[in-house]
Amino acid sequence: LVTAVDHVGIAVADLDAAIAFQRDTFGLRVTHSEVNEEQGVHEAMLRAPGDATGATQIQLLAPLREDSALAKFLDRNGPGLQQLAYRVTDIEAASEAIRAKGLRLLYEEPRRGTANSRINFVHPKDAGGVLVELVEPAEVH
Ligand code: MC0
Repeated sequence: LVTAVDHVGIAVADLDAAIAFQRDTFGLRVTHSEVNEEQGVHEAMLRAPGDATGATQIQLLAPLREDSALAKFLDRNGPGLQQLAYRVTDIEAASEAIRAKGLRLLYEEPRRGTANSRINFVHPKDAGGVLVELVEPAEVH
């Protein structure tokens, strides 16, 4: 079902400060950043300099507004690991397989994720306390 660990997402209050911390402490570099209005996040994707394209990324997520899922997470838990994202090649097939096992997906239909990927989430209560994202990357040409 899953082809790779796409990314691990960390909730942060201050995106620039978190980027500087990851860079200065661990040498990670930002390869992409964007605002996702629907998800209510300002995010950055980071990689270790030696990592090939396709390797697991670290995603830093800062809230855009107080009513976002990210703001609620930060209010409740403070900064820290927020999600584990599995890469799939066919999100419809993956969603169907997961629903068939009786697990709840958060969205009826996939929504837009980072870099025009298509995403859905497994409810953390159905996945061992972990918010699992399914991500089908946009085709790279
Ligand atoms: C909440 N819970 C979590 C959790 N968030 N457990 C593990 N990891 C998390 N991130 C727990 C709560 O502590 C609570 O447990 C239980 O789940 C249900 O809480 P709730 O009050 O019913 O629900 P909420 O309001 O806390 O919302 C949780 C939910 C929400 C997962 C539904 O965060 C959501 O819709 N997330 C999906 C969207 C998202 O996370 N977007 C931001 C990333 P107790 O034991 O207290 O009952 S955007 C992104 O990721 C995109 C850009 C991308 O990668 O492409």
